[in-house]
Amino acid sequence: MHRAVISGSGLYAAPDLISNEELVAAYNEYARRFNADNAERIAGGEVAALEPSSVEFIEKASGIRQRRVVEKSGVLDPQRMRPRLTRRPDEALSLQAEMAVAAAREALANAGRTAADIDLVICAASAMQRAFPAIAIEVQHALGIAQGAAFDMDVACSSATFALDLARQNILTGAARAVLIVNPEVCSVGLAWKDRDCHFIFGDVATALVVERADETRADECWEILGAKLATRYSNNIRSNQGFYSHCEDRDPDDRDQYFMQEGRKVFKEVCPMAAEHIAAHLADLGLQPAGVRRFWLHQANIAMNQLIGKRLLGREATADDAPIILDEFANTASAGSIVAFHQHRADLQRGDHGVLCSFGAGYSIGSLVLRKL
Ligand code: CO8
Repeated sequence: MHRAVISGSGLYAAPDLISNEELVAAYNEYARRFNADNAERIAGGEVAALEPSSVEFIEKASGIRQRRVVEKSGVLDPQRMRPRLTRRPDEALSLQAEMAVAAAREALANAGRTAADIDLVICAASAMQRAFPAIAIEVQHALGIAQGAAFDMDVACSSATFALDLARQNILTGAARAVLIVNPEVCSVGLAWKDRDCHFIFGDVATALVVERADETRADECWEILGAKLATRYSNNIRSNQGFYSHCEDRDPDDRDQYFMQEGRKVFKEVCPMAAEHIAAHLADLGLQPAGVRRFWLHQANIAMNQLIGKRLLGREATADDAPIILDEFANTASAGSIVAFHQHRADLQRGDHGVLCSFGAGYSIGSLVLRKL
């Protein structure tokens, strides 16, 4: 059996930035027009008037201050309220692959590796741009990785952590020597920007990781994966019904259930205890205590969720040093969130320090990895 390490990471942030102020102004203009256009139906009780959104609510309820997106003018256009994307020819690199390749180049450089070293590529994200060919194969091709295999996988917010476990297992068994994981999360295309309950939640980024054999790594800094623990429990509280079937069911693309939907309160109440118990049990399996963990790179959906999970684990308020928050800057970036936290907040740890990377979200799905800096 080999030992598996994370030897490099990369981050690509989508180019356009939307502040809460800009987002709320666009939504409120959309709501004002909707109410004016539907004044009679609203007066007759046929449809409900739209209430305005507010910056104060968003920051208090979520901790999000801004988000990066692939295209903002369409999102902020009250007539449109979704990104404005140009269709690319089939011969051109697709948007999701382009983002993944940018993050991958940084991760490879970080690990001191090139395309010639990678023998497995996993594209793990909460939604793929198309059904086939796999985005991972396009990324493999674009990077000039001439050997091995590539495939896509999707476990919503836990896509990246589940992929990390898969990479780890391929390294442990000797099935692969060096695995590239990419997480191009283009959440802005699946978000219901016309729904004030969730219009502020998501942003777009891509992350990448290199996982390889500990005894072959060339990186100055690497992280041994001591163990992984995955769990799923079926829930409809976070759902999107968009897919091939929509067309055959003669669905209107504007139907609300074709976009991200959630029962936010229920998710909060159900997922926080599950995640805290999951991490504590995982640490116990490895003979470790939460208090002995130097850093928690938690999923980034909501600041209060992370505070509650931190408190349950540590028995005190978790500081930004215990469990860094990146969603103020990037918003919820689905499975990439905990990887962004890891990418940006690990350099200060010492050799021998332990860290926990953990995702939680739709499915429900929870994935944790216990790491030790070598
Ligand atoms: N502005 C002002 N007021 C608002 C707004 C707004 N924008 N939105 C809601 N309100 C109002 C509500 O109407 C409500 O009013 P009232 O009390 O009169 O009914 C009041 O504010 C409180 O609303 P909520 O109860 O909804 O507020 P919460 O405090 O629960 O906060 C949150 C809402 C922030 C959504 C919170 O519940 C939350 O973060 N929950 C956890 C969500 C979560 O973790 N979800 C995971 C989703 S991500 C995932 O798993 C991956 C999906 C894959 C990606 C897909 C890409 C699109």
